[in-house]
Amino acid sequence: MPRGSGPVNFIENYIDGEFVAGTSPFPDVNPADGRLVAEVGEADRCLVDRAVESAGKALRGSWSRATARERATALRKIADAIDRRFDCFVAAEVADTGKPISLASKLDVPRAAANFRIFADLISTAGLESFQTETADGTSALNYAIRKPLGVVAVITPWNLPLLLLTWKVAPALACGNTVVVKPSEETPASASLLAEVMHEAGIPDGVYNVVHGFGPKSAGEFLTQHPDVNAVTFTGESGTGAAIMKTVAQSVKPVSFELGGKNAAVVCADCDFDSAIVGISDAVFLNTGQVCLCAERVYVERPLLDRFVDALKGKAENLRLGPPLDAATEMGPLISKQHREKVLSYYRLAREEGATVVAGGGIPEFGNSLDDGYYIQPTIFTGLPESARSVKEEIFGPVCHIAPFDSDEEAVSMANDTKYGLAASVWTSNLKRGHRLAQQMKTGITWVNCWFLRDLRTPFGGVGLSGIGREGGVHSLNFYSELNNICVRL
Ligand code: NAD
Ligand code: 6OH
Repeated sequence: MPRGSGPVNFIENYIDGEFVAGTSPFPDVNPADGRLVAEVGEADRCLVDRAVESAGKALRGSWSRATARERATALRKIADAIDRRFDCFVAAEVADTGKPISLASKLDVPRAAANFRIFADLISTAGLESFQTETADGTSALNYAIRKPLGVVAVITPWNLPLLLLTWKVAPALACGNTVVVKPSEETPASASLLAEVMHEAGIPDGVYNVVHGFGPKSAGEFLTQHPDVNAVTFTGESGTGAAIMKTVAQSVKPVSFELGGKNAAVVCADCDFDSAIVGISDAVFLNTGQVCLCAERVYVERPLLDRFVDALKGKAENLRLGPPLDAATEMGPLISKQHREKVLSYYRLAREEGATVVAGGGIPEFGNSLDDGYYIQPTIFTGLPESARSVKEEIFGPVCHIAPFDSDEEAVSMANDTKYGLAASVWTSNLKRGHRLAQQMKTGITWVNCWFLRDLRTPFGGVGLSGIGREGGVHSLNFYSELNNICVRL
């Protein structure tokens, strides 16, 4: 494999406050040019055992005695340390994912710091549930619930927004007094190890935050979920992986939180604000090369607007600036890997076989330079497919959508909801009453009206059906990452 121009780094595991090399190294590749950016030390079962043991030991140490206020202070220090290392985190995310530097600087890294700040605020201000209960003998009892940590939490995350999605789970887990063993995606290992340095700088006790690197089956991911001393598993990734993890943890009945795949719909009404809908849908389809779980791959447009909408989105797709991630003007980077590009291209082929009209893209762009060794793909729009087509039903996770017309709100709702997934939807209309009505009928965890990916970190996040189990976000995260213990006192 060709090497990058700089020295090749070695990315290590982090266990009990120490960096540990791991066993067999595997490559960390920059998807923008296929070059090696680092070698990563895979954790074998023995290292995973050590990580879980270290997290268990830390649960009995000073971390368990820290008050909520002290944990909140620690979280704010972590956020400040991320801010101080902003450029390092941006560089790590860009090299691992190939995403444009503008996106990593605007979204991934600031939001990672925000995750620690928001959960510091929430744990400092969250109240406790209490009820005064009337008893049959005319006296009463006071019930109140206290929060206790779950224990050792396994955090398993994907490659699309590596640091953002990791911190979205680590921050509330630590806020609630847990310790964690994180297993970032094998495609994007760097930022989790960099966060270990930040944890050290912020004075987080050894063993509270541990990192193991590796793959899923027969590797660190599976070893972690199989471990009897892991008390809960929080996972973001594909629905099939969620099912495999659920099977593994079923024996020991561990709490799980699953944020899984999607095949999200956007419903564009003829009365929408056309220009802002085009900008919004273009983001919803192409942001991060379509690799955001919330991206829309099905766009339903009210028939009178269809031709104008298809033309305008085609214009957006064809004018997106694909280029080197470190160029500030680049708007779209590559897909994450050669293998993922093969998968997305196989859906481009399938859509054609299923009878699609290719409105834009459909293949691989040519640059005439080293980017041709990367995993770039054209932003793509299809029309003309029946709703039953596999390419309309299955998650592709690339910069692609199918656009279909609708003639009534009932038809739009029925097509949008005709999926086994149910993560997110968006509705575009100038008629707010219609917007509320449509939004409330979506079978999803999250629905936007006249916007997309406008997320307040305090709001519930999660999906229905194949898109997941449970809700995280705000107090919902606090509820997942803690055991509520109800205490009833006769008065
Ligand atoms: P993936 O499921 O392949 O991998 C996710 C993580 O799970 C990786 O760290 C991987 O090593 C690990 N893993 C794989 N098999 C495992 C096993 N058997 N046991 C334990 N760990 C295992 O997902 P991906 O390809 O990294 O990410 C893309 C997918 O994630 C898409 O389906 C996307 O929709 C989904 N996603 C969902 C959300 C959400 O919030 N709902 C957010 C981002 C991504
Ligand atoms: C899924 O790929 C991304 C989810 C991100 C958020 O929900 C967020 O608010 O940052």
